[in-house]
Amino acid sequence: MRKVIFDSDTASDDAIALLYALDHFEVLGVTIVAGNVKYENQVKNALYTLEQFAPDVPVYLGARRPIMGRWRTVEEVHGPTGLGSLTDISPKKKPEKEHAVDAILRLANEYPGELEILAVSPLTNLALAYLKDETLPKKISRVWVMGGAFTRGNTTPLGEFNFWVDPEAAKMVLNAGFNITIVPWEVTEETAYVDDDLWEKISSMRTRRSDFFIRANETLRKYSKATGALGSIHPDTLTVMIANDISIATKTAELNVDVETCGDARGAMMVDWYGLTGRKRNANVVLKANRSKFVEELQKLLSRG
Ligand SMILES: [Ca+2]
Repeated sequence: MRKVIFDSDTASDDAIALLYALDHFEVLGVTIVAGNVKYENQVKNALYTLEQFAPDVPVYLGARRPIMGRWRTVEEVHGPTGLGSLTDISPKKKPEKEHAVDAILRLANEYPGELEILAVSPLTNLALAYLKDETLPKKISRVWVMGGAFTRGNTTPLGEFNFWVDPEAAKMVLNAGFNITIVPWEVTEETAYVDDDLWEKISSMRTRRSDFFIRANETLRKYSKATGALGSIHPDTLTVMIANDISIATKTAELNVDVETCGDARGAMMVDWYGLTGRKRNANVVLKANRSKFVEELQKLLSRG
């Protein structure tokens, strides 16, 4: 099984993406980074999810804020503690003492050229790890990034949440020389939604996993529908599915991608479609993905156990 670190600002969709990762990869650790909701709640959500489904996987605490520090959490999207109506969880599992950045560097040294990062979160932990050891990009085989919007920002007019939370980190990671695949927001919006029909199907499965899915994503569903979507949107889950099977990405392009850090466009993804900058192509960008495969894989995931 491929070895991965799951880097996460654990809220509703992160938890489902983690379930998927546990089925398909050897998850060596979950590293927590500032993002979706209050840090302590993200930690609890990760510990709880693992306690329920894979109690031996360690959790490492990472950056509690972005590098430049200006961001806001989005409890309105994910629920008061980040897992929809699962607000009263109290996991017994404890996080490790080792810092997430040190865990990333240690595991990269233990498995050089083999370790992959599932980065479904702001990129602060990975940027800090790179700053601590600039040879890291050579040791990591691949980084799968959920982040960036082409034009339809979900947090500001141009900013997708993960890039917007820590644009400096995203810029650093993109320019560090990692082997990166990016799954941008619009692709996930078009592909990875759970409409009423699919929601009903999942809810009638009555498995531990499907019950967890429904409760964890209740707020996300309401929020997404209020913004005009057909149902809850699952960017992190789609990203991990694509990491597992690249053929789920039906159209990709090698492009130069950078991130704007200033003004109203802070956090905007800048894609050099025509090679205008002369800069090296630094990312494989997913442009389209297979919706029926997403639906099939999600149902398979949740109908088990
Ligand atoms: Ca996330």
